[in-house]
Order: sequence, then C-alpha cells, then structure tokens
Amino acid sequence: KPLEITQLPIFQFDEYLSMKAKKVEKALNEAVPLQYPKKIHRAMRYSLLAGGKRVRPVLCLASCELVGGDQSLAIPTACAVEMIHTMSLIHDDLPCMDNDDLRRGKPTNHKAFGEETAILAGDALLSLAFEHIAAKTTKVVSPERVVRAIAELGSAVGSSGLVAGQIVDILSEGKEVTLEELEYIHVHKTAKLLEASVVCGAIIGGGNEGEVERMRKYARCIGLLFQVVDDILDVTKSSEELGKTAGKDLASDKATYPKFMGIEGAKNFAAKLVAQAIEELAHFDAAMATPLYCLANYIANRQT
Ligand code: GRG
Repeated sequence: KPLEITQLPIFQFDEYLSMKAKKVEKALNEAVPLQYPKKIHRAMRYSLLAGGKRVRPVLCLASCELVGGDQSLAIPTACAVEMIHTMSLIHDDLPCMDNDDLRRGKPTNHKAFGEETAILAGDALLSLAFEHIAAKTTKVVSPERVVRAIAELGSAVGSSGLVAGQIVDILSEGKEVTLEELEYIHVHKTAKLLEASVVCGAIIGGGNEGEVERMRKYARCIGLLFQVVDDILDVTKSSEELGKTAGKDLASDKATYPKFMGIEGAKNFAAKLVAQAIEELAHFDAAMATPLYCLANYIANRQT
C-alpha cells in the first residue's frame, strides 16, 4: 500500500536536498584537484563543478542510508555517478553529437576548452569514476560489494546502457519513432544511470538481495519518470518562452511522450510512475524511506 503523505513525519526536504548536495559538491571538488596537466583537470572541473541538480548522487546516498549504511560509505560512489553523468553531457554536447553551445548555463566544455580537450576530459572522468569507487571504498566496504557496484555501473554506461540509448537515438534521427523505440532510448539514455545510482547505493550500504532488487524497481520507475517529466517540461517551457501554443510545439519533429499521448496523457503516465515508485517504498520503514519518497515527488514536480 503506498505511503500516505499524512503518515510521514515532519521532514524538511529542501534542507535535506541542499545538505546532501553540499556534501557531494565538496567531495567532487576534492576528487579532482587542479594538478598537472592543468588544462585537462581544469576542463574536468569546469563541467563537474558547474552546479547540476545532483539528483543521481543524492539518490545514491539516500539509498545507502535506507538500507542502514552510513552515507560516508557511498560518497565515492555518489561522486562516480555524477562524474559519469557529467562526461555523458560533455560528449553529448560535442559538434559530432548534439552540437550544443550551452550547458548548465555556461559555454559547453568544447566551446570553453576545444574539442580535443573536451573528449579527453570526458574520457578521464569516465575512467576516474571507476578508479574512485575502487580506491576509496574497498577499505570500508567488502571487496565483493565494491566489485558488484562497479559491475552494475559499468553495465549502465556501456553498450547495454547509456551508449546503447545514444546510438539508437542517433540512428533514429529524421525517422518516425514508435513509442517502444522512444521508451528504449529513454530507458537507456536516462533511466539506466539513475537506476545504477540507486542500486549501487543499496549495494554499498549493505542491502540484502531483496532490498537491492526492491530499490531497482523503485529506480526504474523514477528513471522513466525523470524523462517523461523532461519531455513535458520541454513542451511547456518552450511554448511559454516562445509564446507558442502547446499544440504548435507538439507538431515538432522530436518524438516525446506528450507527442504520443498528449500533455494530459503524459502527466497521467508520470503520476502512475510516481505511484508505482512509492509503492516499492512501502516495504521499508516509512521514516527511513521518507527521503526517497520526497525525491520521487521532487522528480515528478521539478520545473528545471
Ligand atoms: C557514457 C561512455 C558514455 C558515453 C556517452 C553521449 C552519451 C554517451 C550519452 C548521452 C546521455 C545523455 C546526455 C542523456 C540525457 C540525460 C539527461 C536527462 C540529462 C539531464 O540531466 P539533469 O536534468 O541535468 O539531471 P543536471 O544539469 O541537473 O545534472
């Protein structure tokens, strides 16, 4: 049975989020010092510390705590998922991919440092992510759990994960996309890394098999939810900004959930996904699950 908001203890979610994000910010800053060769480390830090929402690392920490782990155990893993997220954005923005000039309100990495450096900064962040978990977690968490987390993350990123989503997205450009194909792209480009963030948090936090798989189900719902909300925001924001009608925007070429099912349909789908995610949390202690309950609602209601 889903948790009722009235059953929840008083919980300052805004404070929780900013406290966790600050922890992550500090750890990320320390994880990539500005050392020789300065150019590559400057480029890595430029994108990594550019102030994203830090949803993935916060989910990772919350999941670790839900299964009874101390958040300090999961800080390196939380940093790793943000490093991977950031590198995927750097590569996604490249001229050979989306060719974007702006990211997180600043010039994209290749605009600021040049294409060669941007590619290398992405590569270095990807490799550092795995090194960081292995080097910083093995002393405090069993090697078996560390290896499981690394395997989980590797599969979320590679050719069955983010890379799969990106290549299918690229190959579908200019073609009619079915709802199944759209879902494949979103599940792989967006949901896989969110899922791995939550699952790795639970593994590192000492969760048992049942708890880890329960968290995976929760994460699958919020992963897809994240993208459905992104699509809704895309349509509603651009129609607000351009003073267009939503209907006009829905006629654009880009395949989105609102295009397939209308804005109301997409909003209903999003509501169903939040409810499903929250249902999974009902198997945990309600007070302990509060942050993840609020995070699901935050993802559903976010405006950026
Ligand atoms: C991962 C090896 C490897 C290569 C990259 C380019 C690529 C392959 C994949 C693209 C992945 C991509 C850009 C997915 C979009 C994910 C998404 C919803 C980004 C926005 O996330 P937010 O809203 O952004 O969390 P902030 O800026 O808040 O962190």
